[in-house]
Amino acid sequence: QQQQQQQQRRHYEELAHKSGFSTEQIKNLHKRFRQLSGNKETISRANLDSIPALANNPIKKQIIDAFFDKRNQRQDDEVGSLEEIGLEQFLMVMSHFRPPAHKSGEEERQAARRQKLRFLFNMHDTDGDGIITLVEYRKELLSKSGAIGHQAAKAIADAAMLEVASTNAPHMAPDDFYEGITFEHFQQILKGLEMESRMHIRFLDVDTTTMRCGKATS
Ligand SMILES: [Ca+2]
Repeated sequence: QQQQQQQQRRHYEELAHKSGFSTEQIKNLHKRFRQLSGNKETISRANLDSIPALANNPIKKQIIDAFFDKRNQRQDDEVGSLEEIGLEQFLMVMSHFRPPAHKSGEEERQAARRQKLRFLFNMHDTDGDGIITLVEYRKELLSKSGAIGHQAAKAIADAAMLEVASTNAPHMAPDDFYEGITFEHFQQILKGLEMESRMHIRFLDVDTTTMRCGKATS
């Protein structure tokens, strides 16, 4: 048993190195992983689909997709979707929300922020071509339009996109075609938002500021 524990510890240390989490955080996240997977080696879409906390989330589909999105594995920018994810892949996705270390410098903070924005951007850029188009944005609004109705959702999407277009591409000639939001635009749009403290994801009952599961105890 001692040998097993040692093996576990080494495994956690390796994962800590890859993901940037502490071994303590990994222990917590591994616990959550086991809950989500039903004590299996991998998590499937069906596992996440049945999380009660996600049931009424308007962007449930996008959240689940993000977990299986290859772009969020940090290895390359390969576009595509995984069928299932193991613990390491789960950690890599969660690491986008890792709180910056207390002593991290400005450069590190900027990099962390960029990473989170990229994650959000990818959630909207569903085909992975680097641009959030009106069509993608419409589709997203339509998928959660239930109460407001499709026509209204479509109108909202168009109006929002137009506003983005006018504030981000003010020097366009009238005949220029507005393709959509690039990552650079996206960063501009969200410039004022303080991500570090606000961007929590509570959908897995994991408080991302501490990476602890369940209700905050502090
Ligand atoms: Ca796109």
